[in-house]
Amino acid sequence: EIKERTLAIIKPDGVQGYYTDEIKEAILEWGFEIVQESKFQLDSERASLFYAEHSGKSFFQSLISYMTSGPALAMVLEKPNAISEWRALIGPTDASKAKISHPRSIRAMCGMDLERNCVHGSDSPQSATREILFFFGDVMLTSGGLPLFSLFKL
Ligand code: YYY
Ligand code: MG
Repeated sequence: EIKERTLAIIKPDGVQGYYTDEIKEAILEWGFEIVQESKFQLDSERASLFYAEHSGKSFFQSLISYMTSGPALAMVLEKPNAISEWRALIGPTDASKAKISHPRSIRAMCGMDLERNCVHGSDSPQSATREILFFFGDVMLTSGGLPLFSLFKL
């Protein structure tokens, strides 16, 4: 089976609420490998770039304040179907609804509401590529340690 990689983020409320270990346990229990991880704090400029698809929406400024409110942890996760499996494990965007519909999901267990939902997951192969590049560069896009885009430059 072909392994896939996705980008996960434990958002500032997850890190501040001491959910990091619990979330990592769930990640490993579900058979993901944590290929790479990095703790960072986004500034408004980089947070706005990361969430560029939502710029102009009513919740954008609030989302950027939240994402820049403290340190967060980005991880590259790997397993077959990693992108959809990680989205399934984190549950629906609105953590308050997830508590009812998906009580065992990470957003249900660690999140608060629609905005403060504790974790991020790439929603498609295209986003996973963009988001892994955003935090880690092209070396992390594939297994085997070959930089994907450098291959085309040879
Ligand atoms: O991919 P996912 O995180 O589940 O949701 P998106 O629709 O991409 O929105 C990104 C982010 O924005 C979401 O995790 C919380 C926040 N947000 C919000 O605060 N209010 C909304 N109505 C929609 C999204
Ligand atoms: Mg999204």
